[in-house]
Amino acid sequence: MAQDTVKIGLILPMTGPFASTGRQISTAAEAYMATHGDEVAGTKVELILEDDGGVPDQTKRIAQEMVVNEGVKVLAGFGLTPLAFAAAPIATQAKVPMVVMAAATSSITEKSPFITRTSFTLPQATVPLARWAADNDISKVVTVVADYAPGIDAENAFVNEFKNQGGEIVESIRVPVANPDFAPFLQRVRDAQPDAVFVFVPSGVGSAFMKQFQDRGLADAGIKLIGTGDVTDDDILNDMGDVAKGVITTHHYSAAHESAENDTFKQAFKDAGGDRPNFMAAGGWDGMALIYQALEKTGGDASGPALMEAIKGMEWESPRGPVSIDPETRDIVQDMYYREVKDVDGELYNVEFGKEEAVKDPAKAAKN
Ligand code: VNL
Repeated sequence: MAQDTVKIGLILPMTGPFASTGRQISTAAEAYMATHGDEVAGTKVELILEDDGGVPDQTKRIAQEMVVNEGVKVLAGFGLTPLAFAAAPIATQAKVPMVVMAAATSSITEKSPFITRTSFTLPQATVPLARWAADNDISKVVTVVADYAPGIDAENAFVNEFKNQGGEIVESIRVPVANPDFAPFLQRVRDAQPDAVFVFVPSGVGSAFMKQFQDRGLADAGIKLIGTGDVTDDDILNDMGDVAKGVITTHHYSAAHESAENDTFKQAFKDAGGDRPNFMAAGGWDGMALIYQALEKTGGDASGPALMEAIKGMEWESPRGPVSIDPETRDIVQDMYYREVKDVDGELYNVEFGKEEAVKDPAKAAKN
């Protein structure tokens, strides 16, 4: 019976500069369905994947088309913040849940009561790192962030927390989002001679950053590199070479995280045609887990308000560790890990060495 099929519309950048994010998330979503089947609470689930090319107008048009013409009950994906912002009004108008699997600006979940998130927020990843830096002999920092909403979130979170801890910010630099030339910026950083550079660049851009960090001689000048885990993304980390070794990051997912859930996830990801899953893939897998569990809880009722009630307070064991959905903000609560890039059996990994548990988005905690 056709009316018993719940369609999930997965909108991702499958082409363009952020195609790696689309590939990671779509592979993980397919892997989740291959592992858990395509039936929940007696209802068939169907995944419809569409490419927005990373263009906000396309995301919005596709979301509209999916809910109006294709009867999609849940919108998911959203590889970058501007794409999530563009689709938010559709979720509100159509009362269709929107599961953000990637985009990580704090305010996204405030753009519609139908938005929830299974990725992370930049302040959530950044505040623990600012504390770690202050506690570990780093007193002067230059921040370098991609010049758009999540970068501004990261810069604000780092600068505020690091200053609260008594640290000094020498300079805050913002670089273009896609295909930036880091050389002139890194030359400025070198001249400023800080103890460390804090960096946020979106997934996929880390390789270019690391290469120029090396070429400009920052590591040789004794300047440490710290950042959110986006810069040492598992998708590209292993190809970065020695320059990545010793880089300290904070993030919610590492392919090196040791747990039975992560082993299952990594195997399913491989079986679905992927290589090493990154944090984007974890967001995709968990987004599907959240949708499945919500449908389970409503007994297959896929109406937007019923699903949104079901997701509030949901808790589960993710490949990253224990997670839950904050019933007040609909944002994800999760452990934030301290990690160091190390060689493990000839491959580079983000090796966890500590964590802050059950971290809520600090930017929202400050407002509430
Ligand atoms: C965003 C945040 C995108 C973190 C990312 O990679 C990322 C975003 C594409 O909110 O736009 O690593």
